[in-house]
Amino acid sequence: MSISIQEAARIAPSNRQLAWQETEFYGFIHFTVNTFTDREWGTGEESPAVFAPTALDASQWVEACKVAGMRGLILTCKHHDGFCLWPSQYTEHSVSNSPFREGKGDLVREVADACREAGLKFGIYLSPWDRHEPSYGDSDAYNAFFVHQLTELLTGYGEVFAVWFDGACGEGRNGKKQVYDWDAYYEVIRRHQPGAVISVCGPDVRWCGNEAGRTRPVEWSVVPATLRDNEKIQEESQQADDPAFARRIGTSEDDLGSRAVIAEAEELVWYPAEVNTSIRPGWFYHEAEDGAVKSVAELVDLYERTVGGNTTFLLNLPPDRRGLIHETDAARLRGLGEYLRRSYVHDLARGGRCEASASADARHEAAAVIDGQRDTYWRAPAGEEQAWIELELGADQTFDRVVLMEQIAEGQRIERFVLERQEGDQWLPFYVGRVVGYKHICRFEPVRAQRLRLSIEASRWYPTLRAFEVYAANGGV
Ligand code: FUL
Repeated sequence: MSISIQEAARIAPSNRQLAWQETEFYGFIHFTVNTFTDREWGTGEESPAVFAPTALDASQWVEACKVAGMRGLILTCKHHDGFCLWPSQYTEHSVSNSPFREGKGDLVREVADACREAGLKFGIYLSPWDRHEPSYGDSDAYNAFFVHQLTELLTGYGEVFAVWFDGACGEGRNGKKQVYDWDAYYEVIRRHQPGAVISVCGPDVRWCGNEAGRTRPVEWSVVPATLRDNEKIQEESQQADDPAFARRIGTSEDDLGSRAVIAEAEELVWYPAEVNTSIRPGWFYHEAEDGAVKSVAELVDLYERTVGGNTTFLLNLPPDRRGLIHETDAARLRGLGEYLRRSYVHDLARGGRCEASASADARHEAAAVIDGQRDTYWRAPAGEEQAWIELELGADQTFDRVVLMEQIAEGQRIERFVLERQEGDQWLPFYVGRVVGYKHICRFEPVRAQRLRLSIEASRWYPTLRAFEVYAANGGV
């Protein structure tokens, strides 16, 4: 039996997925022995003695994230080389045997504390693939070891908003075969951190399908349940020839949620996408890449396509050998933050008037989309798949961005829409879009108008809208 459109429209996020989605933009920190050996994937044989940052300051990392407009940070507590940034009781391969803070340091604690102090959420990356740990490949023993390490991280550092499980494994055909006990890992996370999402090799957040910052023009959060198949993700990652730039496929298809896909699916789930990419070509710091840091314009474009394309944006910032975010990277992040503060603060729709083709009831009138409140929203009557909302700005205004948000707590519904402006008694289209989801940032050449209209031409069952915001980004960067 195929799934009906009404059923697809009803699929909604969990509370932890909702809270994660609101985080929108957060940092990724890749830092380990690789930073000092100039590699992307460590061998596991590095001596902890190489881990010797000279001026490490976690609050500088957090500050760089904050000025960029980020709301959280995920730290690689252990990458594929197995070196632990905290003094794990279950291995010698950690900061405890390094020169860092004379072996008394705990970098996970320093970062978690700096995040908390600055009001940023804190998340952990713990690589399942471990090239150092001798029990890796002896499945039960390694699973027990992994659960112990996970427990240390989940219980020792306060609230965690995300646990990021990488599917990468470069063992190849003749390498060690480790069968991960994902259920045991998930159980311990749910028990200790029920608010945390489990990302990539996990049920809550979907890898977008590439590491280059590519986005889909149409990104659905309601997708076939088969996309959560970890074994497939691992199998695909085994095929990577170049470990430094491993690419996984499978989740990379363009269409993951259209009506055609739904018609074929046996089960649908709320499994929203996260885009992860690095500010530099590599995930770890390499001096040779100092000249290849993404420009402010590139970062702005990425931000608007990701956060404004119904995904979240996880941007990697690799600290250098001093243990600092390099000056160039910090300057680019500041530039991005300045752009965002300049462009998305003065909403021209606030104080305007709004009218809809129809509303479900008195609690869901059109005015809710311009009141700046996140918990109020407009809802069309059930069964009305087409609808419009008109916005009267009060005076002629020039703008080049419109931000639309659905009330995703009710599901993702909008399939096609047009933005039009009124000129005389005519409505002239200036932007055509497909899905909205959590947030859609419409970008277009400056338009001058006093009245504009959002025409929803197709939706699932009935559309909702939480925000209709109008901005002048002033030609961008
Ligand atoms: C990949 C890893 O192999 C990279 O080193 C990096 O951690 C990236 C985020 O995920 O699968």
